[in-house]
Amino acid sequence: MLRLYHILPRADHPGSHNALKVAVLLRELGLDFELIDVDPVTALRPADAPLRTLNPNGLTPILDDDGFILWESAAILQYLCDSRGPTPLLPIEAKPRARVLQWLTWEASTVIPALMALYMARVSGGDDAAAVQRVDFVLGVLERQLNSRDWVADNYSIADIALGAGVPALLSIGVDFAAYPAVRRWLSALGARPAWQDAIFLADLRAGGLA
Ligand SMILES: N[C@@H](CCC(=O)N[C@@H](CS)C(=O)NCC(=O)O)C(=O)O
Repeated sequence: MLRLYHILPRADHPGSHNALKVAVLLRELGLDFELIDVDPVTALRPADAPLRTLNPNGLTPILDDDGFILWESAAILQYLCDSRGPTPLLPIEAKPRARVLQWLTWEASTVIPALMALYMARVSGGDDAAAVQRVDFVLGVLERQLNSRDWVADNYSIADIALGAGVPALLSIGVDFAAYPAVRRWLSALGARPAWQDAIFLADLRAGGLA
């Protein structure tokens, strides 16, 4: 049995964008899974919180595959493709696979830190000009990549799933995507897929006036 520990949207939390990636992939692969909605305040944050025995970081997603516990969304996406594949969502051949992993790694190493820097600047009410510039740079890279293609790598892949879950969070913190038509077209294409009919993704699109 596959279990996904997730934070669904609630009054004090927008929901887990990282667990969203895993939920979308599970749906794309047509896998049955049990979704466990956890309250971060009690189940994750205290040093002795129960789920810290599964993930010492106190974060979601956590995957439980018949007792095999895995955390870090990018690792979970790769594991599900490798263990349930083969699937075009993560090619086996070295070069197309590396291209998918390049964009998957870029999401975690570059997009999320830029998003978090802007979020922190906005929350603290300080000068956010440097953070805005950093986000614009990142969105510019994505825009140029999507300008001449439908998906970030050669085909629809776990790179689109990771970026498609993470990037729209920028809409929820007030970033205007008007200057990024290819990114908007790509988000609409994701939103047309049954696997993406998800409250977190749709709330982000609505916040940006894209749905
Ligand atoms: N690098 C981790 C980040 C996980 C993460 O930041 N999870 C957030 C939700 S997106 C979380 O569980 N936060 C717990 C909380 O809000 O207390 C991953 O990709 O899985």
